[in-house]
Amino acid sequence: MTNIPDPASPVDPGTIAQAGPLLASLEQILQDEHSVVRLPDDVAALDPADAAKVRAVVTSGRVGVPTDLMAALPNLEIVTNFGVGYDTTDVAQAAARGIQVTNTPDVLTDCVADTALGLMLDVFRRFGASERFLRDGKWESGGFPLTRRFSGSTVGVLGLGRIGQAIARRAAAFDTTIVYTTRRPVEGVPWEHVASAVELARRSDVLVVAVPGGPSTVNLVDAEVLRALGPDGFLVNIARGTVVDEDALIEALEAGEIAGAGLDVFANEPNVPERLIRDDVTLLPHVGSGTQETRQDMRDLTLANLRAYLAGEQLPTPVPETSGV
Ligand code: NAP
Ligand code: 8YV
Repeated sequence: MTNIPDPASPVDPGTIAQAGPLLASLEQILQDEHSVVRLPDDVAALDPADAAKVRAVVTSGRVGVPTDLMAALPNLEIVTNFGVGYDTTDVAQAAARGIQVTNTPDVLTDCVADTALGLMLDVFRRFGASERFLRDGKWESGGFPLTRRFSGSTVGVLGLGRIGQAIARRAAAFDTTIVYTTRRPVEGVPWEHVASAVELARRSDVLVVAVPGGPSTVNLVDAEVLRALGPDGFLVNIARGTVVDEDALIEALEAGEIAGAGLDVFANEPNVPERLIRDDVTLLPHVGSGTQETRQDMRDLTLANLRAYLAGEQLPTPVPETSGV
């Protein structure tokens, strides 16, 4: 581990570790307030004596504390995750060992929902493609092909949690019809619950994925769901790449079985399959929460969780699996 010495630290050196890169200002505060150690990317390079000192790990959804790293940290007490999604952290092991995990819900909901709306508008109206058309000097040879109307369409929301509901509220302002799927119907919302992802896709002009990643949602959007979406239907994914069977998506696009896709997330980031880089696919490099304001809010909530843990206070935003909720 790389020691970043800070003699003013209020906690013992070596007790707080960082896994993976973090927002620069978060890294700076962690250095200023604590004696932070940076864990090696390769768990095999972790010295067992160093590992035994680690009580807290600060990480991001991109890296997390996976099974092997958690197993190598025998005295770990808390994982504070920068991000609402924590599918890269082994929460089952954490729960079994009494390790707490925190995340950053709510503060990013608006920006991620804004991103979903941007992707939806782009796949229907093809603003990005038409801008490329103009920049490439093609306008003089004729107008851009007609696109599809988003207003008044049917939007299927797969996962109607914090972000899914924010997407639905925004889409409803475009006079769309909202339908959704969750394992349990959500009380108090004005939208129709449908029984399955296949049924949802069949009903939708655009299927928006907003479920968490992790083992229970791997390939939830598979070839059958894509076939149900049909040749006029679009897929938008702002959740996790693992939720969509990427090979099935490529095959559906190449066969014209769906109309197009808008993707902020991929199965193996930052690697994007060459075959997905197509004109009918809008591709974003996982920027859903990527505004200065939201990333600062995420940083502050990450720190609030860490500080609460260090002070022995109630954690602001523990994840349900490790908080007994
Ligand atoms: P949330 O409030 O926990 O909502 C998750 C929703 O998914 C709930 O409605 C849940 O309802 C539903 N769900 C879970 N498993 C399901 C399944 N198998 N089938 C159908 N519905 C299912 O989470 P959130 O705050 O909205 O965040 C959602 C996810 O967005 C995060 O976990 C993260 O992966 C992703 N995200 C991406 C970005 C980005 O930058 N692109 C940023 C933030 C978050 P039930 O439990 O009743 O099924
Ligand atoms: C972050 C995210 O970009 O919160 C999430 O789940 O996917 C994004 O907000 C990511 O967690 C940072 O690694």
